[in-house]
Amino acid sequence: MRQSNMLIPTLREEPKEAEIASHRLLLKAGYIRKLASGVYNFLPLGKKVLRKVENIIREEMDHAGAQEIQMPSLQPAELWQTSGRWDTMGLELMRLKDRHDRDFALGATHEEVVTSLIRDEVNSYKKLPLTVYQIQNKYRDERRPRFGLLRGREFLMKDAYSFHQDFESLDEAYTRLYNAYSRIFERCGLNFRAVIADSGAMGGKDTHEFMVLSDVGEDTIAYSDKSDYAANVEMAPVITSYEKKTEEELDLQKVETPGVKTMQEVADLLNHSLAEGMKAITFKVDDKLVLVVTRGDHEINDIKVKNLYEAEIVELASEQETREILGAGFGSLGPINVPEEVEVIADNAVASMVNATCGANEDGYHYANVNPDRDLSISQYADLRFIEEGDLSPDGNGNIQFAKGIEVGHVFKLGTLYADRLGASFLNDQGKSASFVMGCYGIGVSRTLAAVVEQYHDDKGLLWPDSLAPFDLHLLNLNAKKEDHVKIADELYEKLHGLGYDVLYDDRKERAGVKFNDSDLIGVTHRVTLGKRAEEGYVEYKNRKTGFQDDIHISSLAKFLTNQ
Ligand code: 9G3
Repeated sequence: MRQSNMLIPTLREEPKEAEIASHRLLLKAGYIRKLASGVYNFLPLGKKVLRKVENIIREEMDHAGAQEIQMPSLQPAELWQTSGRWDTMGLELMRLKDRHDRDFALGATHEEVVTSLIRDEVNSYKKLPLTVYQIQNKYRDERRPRFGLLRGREFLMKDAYSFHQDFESLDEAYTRLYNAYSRIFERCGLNFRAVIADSGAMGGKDTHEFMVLSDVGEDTIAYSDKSDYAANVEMAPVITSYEKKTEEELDLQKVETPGVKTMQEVADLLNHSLAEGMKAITFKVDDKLVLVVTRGDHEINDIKVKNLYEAEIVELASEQETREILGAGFGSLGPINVPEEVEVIADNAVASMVNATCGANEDGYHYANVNPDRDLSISQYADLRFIEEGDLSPDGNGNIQFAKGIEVGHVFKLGTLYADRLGASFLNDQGKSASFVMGCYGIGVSRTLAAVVEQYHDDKGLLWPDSLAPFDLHLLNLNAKKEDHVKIADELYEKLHGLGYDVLYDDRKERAGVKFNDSDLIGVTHRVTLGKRAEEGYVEYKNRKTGFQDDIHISSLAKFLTNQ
C-alpha cells in the first residue's frame, strides 16, 4: 500500500488526554481516533491489527469446535426482564426506545439472547454439546471510561456460549476453551497468566480470568513465588492460621477517645499497634445491616462478604444509617453492645486477638482489653480479609506476591442459571426435560490489542509481534523527488509485493526525518530504506525491534528477508 494514499494521521505532539502508553501511541501513530468518551474510530492501521487479533481468535475458536454466529446488538427489554437483569443492571446497561416506544438494550453481553435462541432451536440432547461464538461490539456505559481502548463504552468482544446436557460435558468444553485461550494469547505474543477468579453476579463456581501482566492493569493478581498458583486478589483465600498471644486476659475497660477518627489515631492514643485494634465496618448485605470486624491492619474484602451471604448487592452502609442503628459514627464502631437486628461477623484473625481495643458504639469512647471469647458474640468467623503480599499461598506452596494485570479474557461455568430463568430446556437421554448446562467465555478483542501495545512499545513508538504487525515490511524511499530513485523504489515495491509481502510503501515527498519518525511510530518490524546508496543498488535494512541494521544489495534482498 502506498503511504501517500493512506489515512495514517501521525501526530508530532503528545496527545495530552492520554495517560498510558497504549492510549498515547495508538493516537500518535494514527491507529485510532476518539469520537466520544470511551468511543473510538479504528483507522486503517488500527483496523488491520484488530482484524489480525480477530483472525487468531477465529482460528482457535473454530479449532476448538465452536461455531461462529452473529447476534443482534438490539436486544428487546423483555429478554432482560425475564432474566431479571433489566432492573438489576443500572446505568451501565445502555437502553433505547424504538419508533413504537418499545424498550431495547444495546448488547452489553448476550447470555439472554443466546439462551433464547438455543431454547427455540435445540430440544434434544443429541444436538449437544454445542458451542457458538461471535465477534461483535459491546456497549457498556462505564461511569469513567479511561485508558483509551482498555476501558471503552463501545468495544469489540469475542463472546462464546456453550450448551451441555450435564456438568461433565461443560467441564470438557471449559478445559478445551481454556486451552484455546492460552494459545490465542500466546500467538498474540502476550505475557499472561490464567488466574482463579470470582464469578460475581454470573453465578456458577469455576471461573478464570486471563490477565496480561502490566503496571497499568486495574486488577491485582495474587501469585505464589514458589508454585503456579495465581488468583484475582478479590477472591484469593487466606489460609493463615493465627496463634493466640499468651498474655493474661485483662479486665474490659471503657476508655475516653475524644476526637479520634481512624484506626491509626486510636492505636496512637491507646499506645498499641494497628494489629491490636479491631476494625468494624457496617455493610448493607442485600437489605440487612451487617457489622464486619477485622484486625486493624487488615482490609475487609467485600467480595468475600458477598460470597459468604450469596448476596446480590453488598455495599458500605452510610454513616447516617449506621448511626441510627448503632448509635455512633464510623470512628467509634465495635462488636460490643450491638442491637439484635445487626449481625456481627468477623475475619478469622479476630478470634486470636488478646486484650484488643474496639469502638464502644458511642462517639468518643472505645473498649480496651477486649477478648473475643469473653466479650464478643460473633455470629460467624470466616475468611473475610484481602490476602496480602507475604501471606501463605492458598495452595500451601510458597508465599504470595502481587502483580497488576489487564483482564483480556474471562471464562465462566454458568451452570443452569440462564436456562432456568429463560425456560431453556431439552429432552435428555431419559426423555426427561432438563435445563441446559451452560458456560460462557469472553475475550476483549480491542482491549487485547491495547494490552499488546502496553507490552510491546518503546519511547519511539509501537512495536508489534510479527503475528500482529499491520504490514510485513515498511519500504521507505528517502528521495521521492528523484525520478531514478522513484523508479528503483517502485520496482522494489512491485517485486516485494510479488514475493507475497504485505508492504507499506512510504512514497511521500517528505524529509527523511519525517519518514523515519513515522516509521518508528507505526512500528512495522522490518524496514527497507532506499537512500544514498540507491544508485549502487544497495538498500538499508533495519529491524525495528532488535535495532539490527545492515546494507543489503537489492539482488540478495529477497533471500535476506526470508531469514529475518
Ligand atoms: C451488563 C452490563 C455489564 C456487564 C454485564 C451485563 C459484565 C455482564 C459479565 C459478563 C459475563 C460474560 C459473556 C462473555 C464473557 C463474559 N458486565 N458482565 O453480564 F448488562 Cl451493562 O459479561 N458474558
